[in-house]
Amino acid sequence: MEVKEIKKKLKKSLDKQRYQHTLGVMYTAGCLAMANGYSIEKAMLAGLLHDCAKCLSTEKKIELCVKKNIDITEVEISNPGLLHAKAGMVLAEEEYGIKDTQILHAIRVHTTGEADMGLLDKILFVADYIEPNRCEAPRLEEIRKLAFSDLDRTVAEILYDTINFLNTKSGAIDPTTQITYNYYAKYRD
Ligand code: DGI
Ligand code: FE
Ligand code: FE
Ligand code: FE
Repeated sequence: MEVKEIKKKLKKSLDKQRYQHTLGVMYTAGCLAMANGYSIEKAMLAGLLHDCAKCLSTEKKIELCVKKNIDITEVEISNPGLLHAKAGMVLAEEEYGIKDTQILHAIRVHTTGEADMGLLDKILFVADYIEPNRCEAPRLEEIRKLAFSDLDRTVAEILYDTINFLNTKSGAIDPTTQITYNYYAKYRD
């Protein structure tokens, strides 16, 4: 599927704000690819599609995961919003014709991250958090600047703030999010 066609389809499946966010992540991922010697085209495509399942019903997200035998964890059942990452991977492949395994994997882990991520995984994880339309996170200015000099440390700082945020919200922390933080914590001072 051509990028133009993907955009048209996404615009219909997402609400206006989510589509704007998606374009922000696409361009930001492209910039981070430039700064890290990764394929700009692939990073932009991952950014464009990363939230493609965000606006689906919980039932539909579960259905997509079940179809591909993807494990659904307890935390995902109690916080079904988390499922848009795994379901997004399935949808990107089936509905948008993405075959590139690095892109599909980056979409799969974009919300919780995972230990020892690949370069595209980290680019997408960071771009999602710092794209220009985001405004709610603390330390955004600092983290945006850091993103272009130390990607691993940026991943660590984002997870640190996310876990703090979830603790104040009494939101259940996905074990994967904690495992990801534990792995990347070494990159903080
Ligand atoms: O889909 P986006 O909003 O663009 O971004 P995202 O896929 O990174 O999801 C961010 C949301 O997910 C944010 O509200 C925090 C939440 N989140 C991230 N890690 C966890 C989590 N929620 C729970 N319950 N547990 C987690 O470990
Ligand atoms: Fe997301
Ligand atoms: Fe994120
Ligand atoms: Fe996102």
